[in-house]
Amino acid sequence: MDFTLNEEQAALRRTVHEFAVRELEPEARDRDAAEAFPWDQFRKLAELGLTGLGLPTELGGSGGDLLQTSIAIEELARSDPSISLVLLASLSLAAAGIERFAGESQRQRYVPPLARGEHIGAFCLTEPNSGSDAGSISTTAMRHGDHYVLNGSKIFITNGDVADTFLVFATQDRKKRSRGISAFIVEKGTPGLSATKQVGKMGMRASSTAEVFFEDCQVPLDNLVGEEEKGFGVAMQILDASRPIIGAQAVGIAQGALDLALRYVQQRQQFGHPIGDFQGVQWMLADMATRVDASRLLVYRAANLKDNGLPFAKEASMAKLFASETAMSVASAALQLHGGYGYFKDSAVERFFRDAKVTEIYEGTSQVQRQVIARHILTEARL
Ligand code: COS
Repeated sequence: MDFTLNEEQAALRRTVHEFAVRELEPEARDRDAAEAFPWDQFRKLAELGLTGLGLPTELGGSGGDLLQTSIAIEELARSDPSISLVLLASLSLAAAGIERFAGESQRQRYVPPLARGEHIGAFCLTEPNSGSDAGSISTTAMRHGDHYVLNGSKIFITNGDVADTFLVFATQDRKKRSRGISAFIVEKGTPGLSATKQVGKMGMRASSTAEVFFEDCQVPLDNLVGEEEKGFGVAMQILDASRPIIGAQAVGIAQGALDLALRYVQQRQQFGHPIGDFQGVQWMLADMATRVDASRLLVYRAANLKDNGLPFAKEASMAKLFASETAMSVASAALQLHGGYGYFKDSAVERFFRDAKVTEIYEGTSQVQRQVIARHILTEARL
C-alpha cells in the first residue's frame, strides 16, 4: 500500500495551496463578514482549471480523478472553506452528476460551460419538509405535451441564487416516495424558476445559500436526466461520490485550524514560556494532528476505491462522518488554545470553528452517515 502522493498529485497540492494562500486567505474574513459571494475568486479558480477537475477533457474539463479533486478541495478549504463549498457544489454535485447520468446531448450542452467555470451549478434536492428523508420530497413534475411542469420549493440550496444550471429532483407520483422521483436539468431564466438568498448563516458565509421556487415552471422533455422515476438512485449515487469531497473539505478546515494553533502556541507566552512548551498543550496538538491524518487517509481510501471502480459508498460515508466530526473537534481545540483571542471575530480560528459545523449537517447528517454505514456492515455480516 502506498500512502504517498505521486508527483502530479503533489504538484496539484502545492499549486492550489500557493494559490489559496495568495488569493483567498487575505480577504476571506471580509467576505465572511459581508456574506459576499466570491465572484472574482471563482473566476480565478476557473483560470486555474479547478472548475473542471474530474471532468473529461473532451467536455472542457481538466481530467483527473476523485483523489485529485479531494486534494484541491482540501487545500482551498484550508484557506477559505466558503470557496471550497461554492466549487464543490457546482462541480461534484451538479456538473459531475450531469456528466455521469445525463444523455450525450445534455452532457455536450451543459457540462462544458460548468467545467470552464463560465456557469455555476446547483443541486436541488432538500425541501422545507424533506431533509434526511430525501424520498419524501413534494416538488412535483407533471408531464404536459412536450414538457414537464414543476411546482414546489427547495431550501438550503448552495449556489441557488447564482447558478445557471440546476439539477432538480421532483416527484411524478408522491405515493411512490423514492420510486416516483425523477431528475431534471433546469436552466436559469426559465419562466417560473426563482430564488431567494438565505442570509444569516453561522458559517460558510461567503458561499450563497438560497430557497429555490418552481411555479408552473416548464421544462422541456429533453431535460429529463436518465429515466422517469429513477431519479432517487441518481441523487444517492451523486451524494455517494461527493461525500469524500465533503470529507476533504472537512480535512482542510481541520488542517487550517491546526496550522493556526501550531503557530499561536509557539508565540503565546505564559508562565515565562511559549504555551507550546507545556505537555498539556502538546498532547492536545498531537491528538488534533492524529485525527486530521486519520481523516485524510479515510478520504484518500474512499476516493481511491471510486477511482478504481470499486464499491465505495460505505467508505465515503465513513470518510465524511469522521472527517466532519474531526473538523468540529479540531477547530474547537484550536480555538481553545487561542483562549480569549480565539473568541473574537478578527481571529481566523473563529471562522474555521463556525465553518466546520455544517460539514456534520449537509450532504447527509452524521446520523444519516451512521445509518448508511450500519446498513452496509449489517448486510456484509449476513453474506
Ligand atoms: N445508490 C444507489 N441507489 C440507492 C442508494 C445508493 N447509495 N441508496 C438507496 N438507493 C436506492 C435503494 O436501492 C432503493 O431502491 P429501490 O426502490 O429500487 O428498492 C431506493 O433507493 C430507496 O432506498 P432506501 O429505502 O434505502 O431509502 P430511504 O428512504 O430509507 O433513505 C437514506 C435512505 C436516509 C440513506 C437517504 O434518504 C439519504 O441519503 N438521505 C440523506 C439525503 C442527503 O444527503 N441530503 C443532503 C442533500 S445535499 S445538501
